[in-house]
Order: sequence, then C-alpha cells, then structure tokens
Amino acid sequence: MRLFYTPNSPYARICRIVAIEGGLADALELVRVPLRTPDSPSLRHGPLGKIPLLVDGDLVLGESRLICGYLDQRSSNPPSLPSASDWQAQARESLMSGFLEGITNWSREKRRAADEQSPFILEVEEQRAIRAFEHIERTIPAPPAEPPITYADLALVAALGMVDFYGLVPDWRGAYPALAAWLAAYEALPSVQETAPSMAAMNPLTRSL
Ligand SMILES: N[C@@H](CCC(=O)N[C@@H](CS)C(=O)NCC(=O)O)C(=O)O
Repeated sequence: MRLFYTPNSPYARICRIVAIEGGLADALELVRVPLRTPDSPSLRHGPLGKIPLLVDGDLVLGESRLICGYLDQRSSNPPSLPSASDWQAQARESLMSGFLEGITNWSREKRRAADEQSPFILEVEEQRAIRAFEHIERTIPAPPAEPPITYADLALVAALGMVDFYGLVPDWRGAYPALAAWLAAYEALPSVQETAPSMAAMNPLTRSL
C-alpha cells in the first residue's frame, strides 16, 4: 500500500497515526508529493491531485475517513471509525471533522499573501473556531490513560496541531485547560509526535485557493 501525502497535512496525519497505531507502518509506503502542480505524482492515479490518497493495487482511495476505514480492516486494533448505527459517535466525529475543516480553511487563508487574504473569511473562521473551542472544552473527557485511536479524536489532535503550528489562537491552553490536558495525553504518543507538523516540512503554497 502507498499513501501519497505531505508531511504537514492534518488529514494525512490522521491516516498516518491510524496506520502506525495499527501496526501497519511497514506495510504502508509513504510517498511525499507536491500539491497543486501538474507534475504531482498523485495525478498519475487520479484527476483530483488531493492528498491523502491511498493506492493499493488497482484501488485508489481518497478521503482520510475512507482510508482509515480501509486501514482498520487490516489491523487487529479497535476500529478508528464508529459503527454506522452509533449516531452519538458519528455526531462527535462530525463535530471534530468540522472543527478541523474550519481550522484548515483558516490556516490556508492566513498563508496567502497579505493583500490576497479575505478579512471576512478570517473573521468567520476565527469565530467558528472560538465557538468550537468553548463547546469542546465543556464536553471533553478527562485525559485518557490509553488514548483511543478514533478518527474523531485524531481529527481533534490534528486540528489543535494546526492551531499550534500556525499560532492561530495564542494561549488557547490557558483558556481551555481541560482540552489542553486531554491533548497532552495524545502528545505523549510517539505516533503523534512523529507526525506533528514541522517548519522543515513546510511547503509554500505554490497556488492559492
Ligand atoms: N476531505 C479530505 C480533505 C483533504 C484535503 O483537504 N487535502 C489537502 C491537503 S491537507 C489537499 O489535498 N489540498 C490540495 C488541493 O486542494 O489542491 C480528506 O478528508 O481527506
């Protein structure tokens, strides 16, 4: 299996953590690709040029959630995805996915040239993020001794990783201490440390959204 990815993609990060925790790291070849360029190797496997993209034989699978489901089937770990009928777990996953999507939009906007940034989008995403922080702070469980490796939890880990990396919400740990304690339990995992965004892996956006 090959996973086309960029090191700082939060969606690829979720898949990479699921693979590592599921004992699949050796079975998954990581292929780092540039984005938004016509010569990206991912375009040999499909038209979209988006990552993460998992290629296994003639299967070409996009969307991090589906990729995690595929990895789940190859691992003996508890699944990262909830059962289709567990609506409370699905609802929690949709909350965390939506939070990650908003944070991703916000960070993309902030990385555009200053004179191309939309003050309206920046404001909308900041307000969305603050509402989500306040909601999640009220509902987050105590720091788990053994952090569950679920898509929902990893979407939250990945979103907070982006918040830290791009400095989107200064001192959020002081404002949301329960969430900070929860994240610390995940940050102790080698799989989470190994996949954290880094300046060394930073790619300038070659084409803006
Ligand atoms: N819903 C997708 C989101 C994936 C996504 O947004 N990937 C970004 C990188 S983090 C991407 O491929 N961007 C390149 C582009 O939009 O051209 C998933 O869950 O995998």
